Amino acid sequence: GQVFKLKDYKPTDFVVERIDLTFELDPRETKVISRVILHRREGVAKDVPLVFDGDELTLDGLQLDGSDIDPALYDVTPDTLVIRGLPESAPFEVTVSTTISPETNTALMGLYRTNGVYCTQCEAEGFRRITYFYDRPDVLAVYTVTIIASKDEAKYLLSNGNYLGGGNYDEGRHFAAWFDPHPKPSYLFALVAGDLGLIEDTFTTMSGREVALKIYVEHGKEPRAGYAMDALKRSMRWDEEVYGREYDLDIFQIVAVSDFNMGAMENKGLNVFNDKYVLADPATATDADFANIEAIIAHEYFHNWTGNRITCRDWFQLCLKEGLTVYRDHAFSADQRSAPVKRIAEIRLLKAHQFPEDAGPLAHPVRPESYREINNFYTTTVYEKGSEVVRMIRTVVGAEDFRKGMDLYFERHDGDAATIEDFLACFAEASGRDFKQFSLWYSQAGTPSVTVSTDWNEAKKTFKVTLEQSLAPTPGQSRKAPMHIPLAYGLILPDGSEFAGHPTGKEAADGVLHLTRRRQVFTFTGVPGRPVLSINRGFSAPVNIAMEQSTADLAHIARHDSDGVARWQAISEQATRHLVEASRLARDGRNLPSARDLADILVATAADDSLEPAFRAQALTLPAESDIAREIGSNIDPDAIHAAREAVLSEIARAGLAVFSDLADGAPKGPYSPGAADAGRRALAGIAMNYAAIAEGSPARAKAAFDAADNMTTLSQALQVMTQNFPAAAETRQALDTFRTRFADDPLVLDKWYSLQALAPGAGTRARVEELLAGKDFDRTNPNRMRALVGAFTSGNPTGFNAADGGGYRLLAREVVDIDKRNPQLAARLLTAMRSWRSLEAERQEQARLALVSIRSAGNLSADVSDIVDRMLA
Ligand code: B3K
Ligand code: ZN
Repeated sequence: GQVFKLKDYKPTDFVVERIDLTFELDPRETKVISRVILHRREGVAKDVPLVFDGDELTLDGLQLDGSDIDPALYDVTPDTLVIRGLPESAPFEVTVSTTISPETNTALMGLYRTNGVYCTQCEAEGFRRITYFYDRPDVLAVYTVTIIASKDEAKYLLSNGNYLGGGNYDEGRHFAAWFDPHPKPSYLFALVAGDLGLIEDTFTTMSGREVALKIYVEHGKEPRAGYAMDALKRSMRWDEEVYGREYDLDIFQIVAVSDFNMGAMENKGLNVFNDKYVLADPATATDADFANIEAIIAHEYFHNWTGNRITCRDWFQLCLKEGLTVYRDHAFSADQRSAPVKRIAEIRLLKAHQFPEDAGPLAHPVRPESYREINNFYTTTVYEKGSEVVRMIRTVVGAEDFRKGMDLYFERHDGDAATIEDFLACFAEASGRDFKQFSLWYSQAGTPSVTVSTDWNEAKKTFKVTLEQSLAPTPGQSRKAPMHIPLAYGLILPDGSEFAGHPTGKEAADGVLHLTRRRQVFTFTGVPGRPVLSINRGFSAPVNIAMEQSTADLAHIARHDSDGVARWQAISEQATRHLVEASRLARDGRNLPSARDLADILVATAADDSLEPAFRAQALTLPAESDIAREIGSNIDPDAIHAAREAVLSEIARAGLAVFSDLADGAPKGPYSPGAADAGRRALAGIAMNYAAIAEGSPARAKAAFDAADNMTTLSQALQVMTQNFPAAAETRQALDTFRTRFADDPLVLDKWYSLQALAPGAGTRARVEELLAGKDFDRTNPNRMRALVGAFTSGNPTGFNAADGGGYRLLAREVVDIDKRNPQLAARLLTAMRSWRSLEAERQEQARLALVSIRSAGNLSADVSDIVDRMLA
């Protein structure tokens, strides 16, 4: 396939002024007429043709200023339209007619049908599946859209912008027209048409304008859309209060659909959502579902400024909108909930997903420099590491200059298709700092390591901190330059108080050690007693820290650090160390060390009522098997890790049974509220129930909780305790049957039923997954369902998926090749579950390799899957 390179960027030869689209909707024969007004860019020679993108299109007609174009003057294929002989300087109108088939569009890109609803997904390159156009983010145009459809089939006809008008058409059809005054790239175009349920509200902006808010869902699901509406209004207010950003149309609409390749899409004024991230009520959604809905509603809304008003010049700049918008939605959730608990969850996620990506064959910079298939770059590196980089900018310049830089960015680039250089220049200007070295965070892939050593001189009362950074080679990048790594820190004195002094040297007074060279020494003088260094507090930089720190020192941090996140980091470091050690011993068939010290800390934390319940729940959640694997790094034996972790869990459980048993009953009584405080209490009760059940060696407690549960959070916690620890017990089978019967008509809830079974540890789970896949009512075309079963099994079940006989890999390979025929994006995404295959022990590695090779040798692979498989095997 073709390779696209950042350095080849070139503006288009023609400038689009506006575009008028007319859709005559029909399941198999939708007629699209696109009228585009353009002019030749200044300086472009008159023999240069117009080249539009297409994808699987057929052209019905082509006109220039209303007259058919002579076939000798154009060339057309399913993926390009080239027109010669266009006017030299005057604007002209090109009319392009195409016919498309939404019903048979299984890739879920472009215009497709989901449950009878017409809907579009254009990012990144879906618009070219609708009509021939400049389908690239730097072509901004004003859109007018007219939709014609049968009234029976499509009650609502929606597109971007403000409603212009509508009415009856012919033969039982009606029409509606929309005008979006804000110039936008084609990837933000959207159309939805269908018979849907609706909830409505209004929002009054900071300048007093009233905005109509509408959320469309499947009929009957309206009562489940209320939380999303509430989250939307809070997001709109927050962006005004925190960034001074006001909404800019008369209407904001969200449509929830059940077949969607990702979470949601920020189309201007008309967001389309996976219904998983809209629909929630206490009986069907967990606390985590509510929190995800809040975060994603906010994320897509915040894109209105960071993404839509200011978009990306090209797809290499994807992190410009995504990293920044993730950063903004994180800050929003932190404000709505508990900031330290939110940060802990972010750190966990980053380490669980981004760090492995950065350490394997799919590693790429936050701003990639080349790609074969852009859909494969909507990654945790671009999104989550991209957000961490923005967070570091704030750490480096401080809160005040950060806001100044953002204001400047909004002011200077409103209406632009911008670059990372544009973005950084705003902070450089606001703060007077140079961002040249910092910008390496955008271009160098891989997770930096920082080795920390300390030296306490009792006689001189000096404390020396030596930092040394390194960055391993990643695909295409063998040598790396030192980066600017901002490490927040504190020195905790023997009495638990914090040393107030700063190291000698210039940039040292902000509580941050700025590591900019390969090796740097920071010296503190006048330190009254031997301090304990708390470094990378709050995870100020996304790096691996290597430091010899005693268990006693870690315990000192866990007890006294003024920063809650740092206290959790110290606890989690202790747990990780122990689990890594135990896994190594288990691998060698040796006896495991006692986990008594770790158990004491965790049980004491569990019982400490001065700590918020959500924090205690986080502390009690041991690093996952995949976290332990990542820490070990190579020659991974998932069974040894599982055995070691189970042994540690059970030692902790036995040590704390009394405490856990008590806490397991601590979920709030009375009516359910999705708020952070109650959710935290339920999280603590849930993890305590898990420990108590392990200590008791019986599913009875969980089964009782399952039978008594009056909300989905508790119900699914109880079921999870059973499926994880007692998969074969009669109680577990009974509970699974009850769950299935009760939610038979609710696909989103049934997804949980599939996932919980797929996650049950052990080599035996694969057979169950096969059985579920073969079920006659199993819908392979629904991405949520495939992710719930195949995605959960392959990316969330280390012992099941990595069974030594390679059966898990073969299952994935077979499914990927099959799904790829319909939905390449979904296939490629599922395949990334194998991205860490090279860190497995030799036998499994060979099985994994064979599975990857079998995919590669299957015929007719999409660009999406072949790009992933080629990089994984490279
Ligand atoms: N911008 C979309 C993602 C589109 C993915 C295209 N393959 C959702 C988001 O990040 O907000
Ligand atoms: Zn986004």
